[in-house]
Amino acid sequence: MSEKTKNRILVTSALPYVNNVPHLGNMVCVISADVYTRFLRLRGIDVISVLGTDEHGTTTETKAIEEGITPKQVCEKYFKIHKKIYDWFESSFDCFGRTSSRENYEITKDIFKKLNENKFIKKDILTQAYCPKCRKFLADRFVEGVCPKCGYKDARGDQCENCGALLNATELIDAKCKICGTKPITKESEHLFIDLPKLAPMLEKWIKKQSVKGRWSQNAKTMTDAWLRDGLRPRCITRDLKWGIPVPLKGFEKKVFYSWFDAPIGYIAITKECRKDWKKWWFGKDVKLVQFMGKDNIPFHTVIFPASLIGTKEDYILLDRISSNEYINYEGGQFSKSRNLGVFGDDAIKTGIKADVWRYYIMVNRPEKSDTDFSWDDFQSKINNELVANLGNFINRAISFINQFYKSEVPEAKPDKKHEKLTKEINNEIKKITGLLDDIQLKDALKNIMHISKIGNQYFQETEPWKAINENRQKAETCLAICANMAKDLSILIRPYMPETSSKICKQLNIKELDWKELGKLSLKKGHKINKAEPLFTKLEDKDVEKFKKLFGGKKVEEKREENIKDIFSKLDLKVAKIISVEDHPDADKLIVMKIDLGKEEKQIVAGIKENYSKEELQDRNIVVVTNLKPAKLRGIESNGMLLAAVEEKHGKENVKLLSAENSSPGDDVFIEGIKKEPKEVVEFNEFREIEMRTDANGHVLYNGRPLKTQKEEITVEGVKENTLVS
Ligand code: B3M
Ligand code: ZN
Repeated sequence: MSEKTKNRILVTSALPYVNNVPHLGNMVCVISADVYTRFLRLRGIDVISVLGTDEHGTTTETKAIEEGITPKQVCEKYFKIHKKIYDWFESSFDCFGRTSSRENYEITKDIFKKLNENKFIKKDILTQAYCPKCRKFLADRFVEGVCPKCGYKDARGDQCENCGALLNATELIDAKCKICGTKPITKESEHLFIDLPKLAPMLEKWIKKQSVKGRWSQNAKTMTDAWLRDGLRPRCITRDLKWGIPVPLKGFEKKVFYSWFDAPIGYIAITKECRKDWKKWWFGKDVKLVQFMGKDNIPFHTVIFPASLIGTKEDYILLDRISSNEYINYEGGQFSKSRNLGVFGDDAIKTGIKADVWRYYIMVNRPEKSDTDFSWDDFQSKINNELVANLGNFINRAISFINQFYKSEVPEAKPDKKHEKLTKEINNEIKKITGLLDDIQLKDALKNIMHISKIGNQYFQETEPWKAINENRQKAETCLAICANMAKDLSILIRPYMPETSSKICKQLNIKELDWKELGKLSLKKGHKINKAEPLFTKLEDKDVEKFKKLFGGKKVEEKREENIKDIFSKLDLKVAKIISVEDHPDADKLIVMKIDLGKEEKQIVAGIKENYSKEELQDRNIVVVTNLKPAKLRGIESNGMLLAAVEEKHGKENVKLLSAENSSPGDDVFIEGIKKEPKEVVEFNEFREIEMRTDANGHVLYNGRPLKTQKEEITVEGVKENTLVS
């Protein structure tokens, strides 16, 4: 038997709910499954991967109500969005489908019928909330009311957001239907349950064996054990909803299956949707099922789905290995589409940053054992330091050197002791990486791949081919030949993670895309003609990072912004100044030149207020001045500070009003309570501009909600509307 038929692997990635746009956190699972699948393909293993959208259930119905369309329309709309995003991220699933397909209806009904025939289905009566006006049973989250535990007013029927208590909708005080506000009644309804206690002996036996054999991740073991330890109870698999797969049993025609019953069956149905040979995969004795998911999906894949399959008494394959990731947070908080926090799939596309770069970041930050955080600063530093400065740099150096000094022909390698050591080191790395990938430790594998590139850079740096080419040609040639072959190795190693980049390297090296077997070989021989070097990655500039931070928000970003501003504010030196003299600027119509008294010193400032104030009005006034702003020349005359004024638009003109401090003395400090003044020598105008001060209804000037003041009074400004910007 060839290796191909011995080792078949079926990879699935949890089917994302169709009711939203996936964000970077959701992409972890999809990209992980894709990286693993691509790796298996490169090793010549017969593998297919399955992904699709989870379309039934309350989440879709809620979205439909929100958007004023039907659940089916929700699915049509979001299915396209999901598909487009996964395609853009280069996810190469062999089968992509949906749980609302004809195939899923068929297979779900079939599995249910077999479970029923085999006596693993029970009936029981449930008391549920029912809205007499909407005439429907209300899922727990469709009921709102007062929490019986803590008294919180707007608790949801499934959980109180305030105290965290898990609730039943029927327990809420003063409950209301979330859709229409009517008080729900309780009504009994008969439901169907999968008899997990009856299936428990078979299930437990299988779990015990498989969790060891399949090297299940720690979180998967712990959670599954907890389910078994607490005792398995019959689990309701039907719902009083319209959107779902109808239950094919007399008396239950008006009900549909619970979406968690039909969603995992969707893996099978999607395979059938896409492949004629689907049975070979789902009933094949030689097939290993490897499933990727987020940690909250674990028990559905280790207990409930296997129970559904075991209960059919057919030869379905069961979960072999599980990779259950933790979560990626966004800038220290949660992703939220409604609050415009975080990078969602469609945003990532719009940034102009390549899919490969996102894939790299998500994988190198993969939340394998604990949650990780997406932050723009970290993203930037990983792109610039790892992709650009390490990997991109190494490949580029090697190729352009051969372009330049060897007419694009790989020179001959004559390895000596040093090179043997290097080759050994690299081969060890390759072995290690292969092992890690086999073990689905995708993050560590990637880090080790980047390590090879680092070794390459060091080797290049130490060998100094730019010198050796004149002093010891053979040394230079060996170095370049080895580096070209390392570039070839890297093109293979990174292909599961960054397929487009890998193709680019192959193109530059003028080789076809090679598979795993070619690793570590010196297959680029003397005389092999390569193409021109081209940069693989571009640096992410500070200004772009700033732009993205503003665009995508985030708790940390906001906090940091505020901190920065506070920081700048404390660096300002604001003082009361008395105007001692006023003169016209000799070369500008709108400017005046003033001498001001700052108590201990006098200064000259230039200001554009000639159209707003007469000389008499200005003479002897107490105004507020930034004294440590970087001096500037305005039309040839030096200005050593800037006065503060509120500026609004009025009838198409600028209405400018000076801040005043008539009861204070020249040189008095102007400050905000709570912000310690630590003036810098000079503040740049750009820094100053970050500070937003505005007037309130009483003519005070607020910064961060607090008034600008001196020891004697609050600063005032008259004759402008509330909320006018002060600058
Ligand atoms: N849709 C939950 C989720 O997206 C659910 C997974 C189904 S896998 C069959 O987290
Ligand atoms: Zn109602």
